[in-house]
Amino acid sequence: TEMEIDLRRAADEGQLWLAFQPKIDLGRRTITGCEALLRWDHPVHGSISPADFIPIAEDSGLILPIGEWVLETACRQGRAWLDAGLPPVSIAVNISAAQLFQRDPVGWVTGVLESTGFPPELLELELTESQLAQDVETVVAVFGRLRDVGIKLAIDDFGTGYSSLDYLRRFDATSLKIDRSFVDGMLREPGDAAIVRAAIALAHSFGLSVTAEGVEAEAQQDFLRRLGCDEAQGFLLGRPVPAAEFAALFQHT
Ligand code: G
Ligand code: G
Ligand code: MN
Ligand code: NA
Repeated sequence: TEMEIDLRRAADEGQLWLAFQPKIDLGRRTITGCEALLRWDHPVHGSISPADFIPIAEDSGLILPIGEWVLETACRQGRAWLDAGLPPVSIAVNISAAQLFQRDPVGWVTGVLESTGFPPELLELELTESQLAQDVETVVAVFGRLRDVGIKLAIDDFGTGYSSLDYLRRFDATSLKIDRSFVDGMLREPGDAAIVRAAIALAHSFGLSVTAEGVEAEAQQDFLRRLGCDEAQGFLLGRPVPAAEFAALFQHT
C-alpha cells in the first residue's frame, strides 16, 4: 500500500520523531519518568497517529526496523539527559509482540543499552495485554530474561483486552497501566470506578506499581491519589512533547 511505501522511507528521511510524556509520582508529586511516543510527520498528509500506522508496520514487518529506531533513539536521548545533569528519569518504550518473536530479542535490547550507555534500570518496556496474548509462552520467557538484566516491564492498556488474571501471575511485570477509558469514566460511571479500584488492589497484591493513564482533570488526580494509585500520566500533568521541552520541565524544580 501507499502508506507502507511511505513508512519504509520515513525513518531514513527523518520524518519519525519521539515525543516524551511525563509520568508523575502521585504521592511525591515529582516526575519519575516519561513514555516515549512515536510521531510521524508525513510530508504530504501531515501528522499521522501511531494508532493508524503501527498496525500497518506490524503487518508488513516494518515494525522491526522502526522498533529498532525507537529503542535506540529513546536510549540515546536518555543517556544525553543524564550527561546533561537531569535527574535519572526512566523511559518507557512501547513494543509490539513481533519484536519479542525475532531472533535473539534479549541480545538486541542489551546491545542497544550497551552501545548507548543507558542504564537498564531506567528502561521500561510497555506491552499491551492484546500483544502479550499473542504468544504468552514466548513473552513470559523473553520477559523473564529481560527482567534478569534489570529492565522494567509494564502491562499497558490494562482492562481493555481479554484480561486474564493469569498474566499477572505468570509475567514478571513491574507495573500495570490502567487504560485511559476507565480513568475517563471513573467519576461518572460506578462500573469504571470499580474497575480502577480493583485494578489498583490487584496490582498491589502482586507487588506491581500502578500507573493511571489519561488523567485530564484535578478531580481525577485527587480520586486516584485517594485510591492509592502510584503514578499518573495525562494531559493535566503533561502532554507528549519534544525532547528539549521535556528536559525544560526540570529547570524549575
Ligand atoms: O501517542 P498516541 O496516543 O497517538 O499513541 C497511540 C498508540 O500508539 C498507543 O497505543 C501507543 O501505545 C502506540 N505507540 C506509540 N508509540 C509507539 C511505538 O514506538 N511502538 C509501538 N509499538 N506502539 C507505539
Ligand atoms: O496506549 P498508550 O498508553 O501507549 O497510548 C498513549 C496515548 O495516549 C498517546 O498517544 C498519548 O498522546 C495519549 N494520551 C496521553 N495522555 C492523554 C490524556 O490525558 N488524554 C487523552 N485523550 N489522550 C492521552
Ligand atoms: Mn503505552
Ligand atoms: Na494505554
